[in-house]
Amino acid sequence: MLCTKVRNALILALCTYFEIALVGMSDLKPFRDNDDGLAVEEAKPKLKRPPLYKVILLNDDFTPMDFVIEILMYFFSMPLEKATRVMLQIHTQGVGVCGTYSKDVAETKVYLVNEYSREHQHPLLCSMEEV
Ligand code: TYC
Repeated sequence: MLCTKVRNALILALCTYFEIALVGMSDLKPFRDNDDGLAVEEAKPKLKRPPLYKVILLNDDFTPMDFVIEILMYFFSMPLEKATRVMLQIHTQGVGVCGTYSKDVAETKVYLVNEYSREHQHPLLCSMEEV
């Protein structure tokens, strides 16, 4: 139908003309409607949650247990009982999770814990893994 074609030509011309104003709707994609005219359909939003990272501590034979507990309390806000449990879990199983954070926060914690351990001449290793 002519009316639909004229209308669609008008929509396209307006979209082209106002390209900048329509940036937020740039996902509109064309499809054919029933009367063979061109129409637009809104695409599904392509939003994904940002990835999370586990900050982990590795066991070693030299770092004192008290120092690991101190790290878990100070950098990961654990109460004494939980910090003790997590430290013993790392001691027996080789690795343990201190917490889960966004990438920036995880990177900062890894950096601060490793710096602090080095300053105190302990070989304790802190690292991160995507969840
Ligand atoms: N294995 C250490 C010891 O026996 C204690 C320790 C626990 C070290 C956890 C590191 O991430 C660690 N002193």
